[in-house]
Amino acid sequence: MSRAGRLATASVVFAVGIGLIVFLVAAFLRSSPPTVDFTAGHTAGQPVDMTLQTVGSIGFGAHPTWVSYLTLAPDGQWVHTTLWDLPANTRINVTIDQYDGGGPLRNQEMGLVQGTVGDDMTVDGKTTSLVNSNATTKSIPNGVAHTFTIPTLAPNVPSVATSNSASLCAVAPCTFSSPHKIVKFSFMTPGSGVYPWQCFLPCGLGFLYGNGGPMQSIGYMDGFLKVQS
Ligand SMILES: [Cu+2]
Repeated sequence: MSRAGRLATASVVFAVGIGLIVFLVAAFLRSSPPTVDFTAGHTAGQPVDMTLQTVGSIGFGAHPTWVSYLTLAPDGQWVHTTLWDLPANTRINVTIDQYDGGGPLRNQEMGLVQGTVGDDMTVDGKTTSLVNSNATTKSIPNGVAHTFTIPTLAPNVPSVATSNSASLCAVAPCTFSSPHKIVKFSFMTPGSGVYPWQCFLPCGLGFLYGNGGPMQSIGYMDGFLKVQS
């Protein structure tokens, strides 16, 4: 092959390589968990029921050991996501099936239930407005596992932990055959907009101060309410 030919071939290989890298980086940046739609068929003024679960390890995918939230879609399928389309100015009745162990809160203020309808929640059917995660009781045996917090809208709900034990569910979606707590509360969506929510308990085990990994990843411990009117 002539020198010009070799140069041309090398240039083409180089250009294809650069193109491939750009494509893969763009695909990575575009990748996002799916959004579960709770607006389809919604009648104005009617509440929306939303069921979530929190698990100590998702058990599959790119990060099987990470803690995570999951969402029960209206079709009855569990979806590994933290993104929801919700109708505006609507009461959202949330149920969290909580399968993770936990411990005392680092910031006791996060034990206060705030911004929900009635400023309270129920844990296994019992109404409470404050979780003292340093006290061990029958209903709160092991502090808090995660929080559900929407900083700009004020709701904060500490999810009571199950006892730490070898029988904790390790592969999601978990079922009631595993140790669990059921946390229920309601909040009102505001007008349309995109509102971030997250867990404020540093549960990213193995990351600096527990605040990396799943705590920084949409689909695990944070997400968005995409409120639509
Ligand atoms: Cu968490």
